[in-house]
Amino acid sequence: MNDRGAFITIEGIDGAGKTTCMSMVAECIVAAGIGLVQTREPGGTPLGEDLRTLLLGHRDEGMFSDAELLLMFAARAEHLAVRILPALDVGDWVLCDRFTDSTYAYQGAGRGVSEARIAALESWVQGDLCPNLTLLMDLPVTLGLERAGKRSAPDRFEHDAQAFFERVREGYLRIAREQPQRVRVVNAARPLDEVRAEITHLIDDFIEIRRHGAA
Ligand code: T5A
Repeated sequence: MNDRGAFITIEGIDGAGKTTCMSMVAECIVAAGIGLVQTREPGGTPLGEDLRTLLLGHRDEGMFSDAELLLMFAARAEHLAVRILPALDVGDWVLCDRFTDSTYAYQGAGRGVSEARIAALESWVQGDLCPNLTLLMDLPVTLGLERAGKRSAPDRFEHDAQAFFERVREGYLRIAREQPQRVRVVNAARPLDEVRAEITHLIDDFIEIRRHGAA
């Protein structure tokens, strides 16, 4: 087993089933006897959760895209320093609901912030840290929004137009095409038992690869 922990992220449009997927992934990792920290973005620390409240606030009527981008990375900087890097350094694995791929998909593809600007912040805040594995929960936008709407009142992002989420979805799929070794696309439109079977298979394989020192 590698000494440093593995960093796994879960991504997808709103309502794609990331929270549901988190528990499936966690079960596999814990069953393998590996220490696990579960967290989310924006959030994961007291400061990050305060920033999350600001970002998702119902009464917020919009935000300058650069302000939104900087708040995301402010939360991420704190998250990395306080929670993610210390856990990885002691060999625990970190499972995170959203990370920087969300920024490329939502702020980049969705809102039109330049990739160069996001990449500059990514480099500054993360250095060369990148997830070892990302599960992209993919499904049609209408189904994701239908599922998201069922659970809770829509947050600020979920008020946005369908076209916005179509761009976000395509942004994610582009990342997956560009980084196929890291990003595994899971068809999240299927019934839960089928999704669970695929996720269990992917994570068990990943654990085996890490144990043999190849990832
Ligand atoms: N954001 C975030 C950015 O813009 N930039 C960034 O850099 C970052 C980090 C909040 C927002 O922040 C934005 C993106 C987001 O808009 P969030 O709270 O993680 O992030 O956003 P949501 O996607 O809205 O998270 P949710 O928890 O609301 O949705 P999930 O986790 O994707 O979906 P989940 O698992 O709760 O499932 C939704 C419903 O569908 C059912 C579940 O039981 C649940 O009821 N379900 C299924 N039903 C049938 N079949 C299946 N296969 C199912 N899978 C799930």
